[in-house]
Amino acid sequence: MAALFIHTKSMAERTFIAIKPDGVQRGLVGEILGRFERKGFKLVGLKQITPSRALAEQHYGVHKERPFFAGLVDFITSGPVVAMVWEGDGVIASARKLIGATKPLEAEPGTIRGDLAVNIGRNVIHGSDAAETAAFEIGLWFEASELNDWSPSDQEWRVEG
Ligand code: D4T
Repeated sequence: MAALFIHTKSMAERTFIAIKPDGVQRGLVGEILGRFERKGFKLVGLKQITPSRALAEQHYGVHKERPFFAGLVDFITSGPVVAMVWEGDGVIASARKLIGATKPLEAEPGTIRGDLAVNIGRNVIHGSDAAETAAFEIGLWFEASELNDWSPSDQEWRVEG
């Protein structure tokens, strides 16, 4: 029934994805963007930014008492990050599956970390882990004016039927 395929802005789920400095410097940006595009998600925000320490500390605030926090902030601020917002049905959980386990040696082959990383401190990519963190991280990294509402002509093929 055609009505099932109507896609409204209020339904759209969004997630924040960042290719970390190691992914940028290893030349993996195109490979990673391509995986999200081929899956069928819609890119609604994209920029390259070297995060300030303030931004990094807010982004990783949940880890501020952890022993790896200072190294994590040093690393994420060490060079350009490719920050993205992707949109689509179930994109938050699906992106986490595409990314794979935090520890690259435990990430399944076929996932980004499973295929492209070995070191937990250099695990190539970040993806929001829940709706609340996605909303927080999108607002932290992007101005509203940097996000684009647009509809690909094959939109109905990308919506869960
Ligand atoms: P991010 O947030 O980068 O997408 O990673 P995850 O969501 O998969 O995992 P996380 O929040 O538990 O860890 C955040 C970030 O910290 C690094 N890290 C983590 C580290 O260097 N040593 C550690 O022991 C852990 C647990 C890697 C990812």
